Amino acid sequence: MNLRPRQSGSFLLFVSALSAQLSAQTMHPSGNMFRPLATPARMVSELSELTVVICLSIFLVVAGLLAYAVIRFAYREGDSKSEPPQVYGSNQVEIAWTVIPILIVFVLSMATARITSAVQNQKIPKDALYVTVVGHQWWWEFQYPDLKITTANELHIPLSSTAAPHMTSLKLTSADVSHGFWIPQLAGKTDVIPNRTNTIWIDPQETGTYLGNCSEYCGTQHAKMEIRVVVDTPEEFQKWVERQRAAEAGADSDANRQAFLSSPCIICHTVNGTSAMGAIGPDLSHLMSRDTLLAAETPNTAANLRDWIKDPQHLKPGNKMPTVPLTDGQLDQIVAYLTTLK
Ligand code: HEC
Ligand SMILES: [Cu+2]
Repeated sequence: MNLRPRQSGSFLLFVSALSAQLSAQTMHPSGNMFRPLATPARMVSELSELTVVICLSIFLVVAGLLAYAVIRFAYREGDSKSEPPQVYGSNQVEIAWTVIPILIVFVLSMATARITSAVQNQKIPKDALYVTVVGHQWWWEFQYPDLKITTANELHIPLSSTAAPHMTSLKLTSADVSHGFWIPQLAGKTDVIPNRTNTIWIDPQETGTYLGNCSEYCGTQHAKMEIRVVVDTPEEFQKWVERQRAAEAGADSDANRQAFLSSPCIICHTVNGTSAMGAIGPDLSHLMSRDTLLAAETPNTAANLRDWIKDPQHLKPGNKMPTVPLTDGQLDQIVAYLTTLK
């Protein structure tokens, strides 16, 4: 169900969203949009149920009348073959088929306007968690400005219960082309557009990992631009925050660390507290705290890390990380260093 005007768009978009949804659903049960677990997603889901019920009733009435006419007035043996009487003009019928659809459209648009404004005008409490989401070809950057944390592809947020409400407010923007942010179980699909900030909020009501996908075609690796939202209990979330804020503990005498810091990797990647301050690729400060690599493309293991760095174009062809020429020794050293970034 789309809430913003730009999203009401094309059939193609719908098909891509639907196929993303179906694949998310078959592979991971936690992508099921029919089981909303945050207020915005629940409101959108109720609205779509209402729409489906209305459309289904219209279908049943029309199809029922049609079936009745076809059967009841079918030609039978002995019927006259001449044309039946033709009836022209009936004010009652004209008025009925004008007014009823107008009423239906009115109800649907009012219900949509109500839900749209309820979601968009929600007051964000002062203690909400603010996260800036930046879409990149083909990964997600998550910045927590108040906590001074930057991470990628896996968004950690706290659980929100009635006893302890914790709202998360997301500012969405893009570093390059238009992307779409959609976590079916948490909130409606929202465009991620360069030079513009869209906002959504979520109040997830169950812990767990929620899956989403970039929902607007953004180039060759669009399909491999998954989002993982990890909803932690407030205590776990606090622990995660502390871990993310911990400084890099490497020593200058560490050869593996030197191998990384003297490589071209640092042009594009940041490791907080070191001379690596690149901002083109994902922040690697706490790389090992992520379960997956490359927007959920592959599990985060040392072997997969090595494979990726050795030949990034093999795993995600066309992506923005070049193959950096490294000897096997350098590669091992860099992987060894990266695996210390807890
Ligand atoms: C020209 C910029 C650039 C250079 C140089 C570069 N990278 Fe990357 N790197 C990227 C981009 C962009 C991505 C995201 C790819 C994607 O998912 O589409 C990435 C992704 C990664 C990831 C996965 C991060 C995650 O959170 O999943 C790792 C690890 C990584 N790079 C390590 C390295 C290492 C080690 C080097 C040096 C040998 C290096 N990169 C050199 C741009 C670069
Ligand atoms: Cu995208």
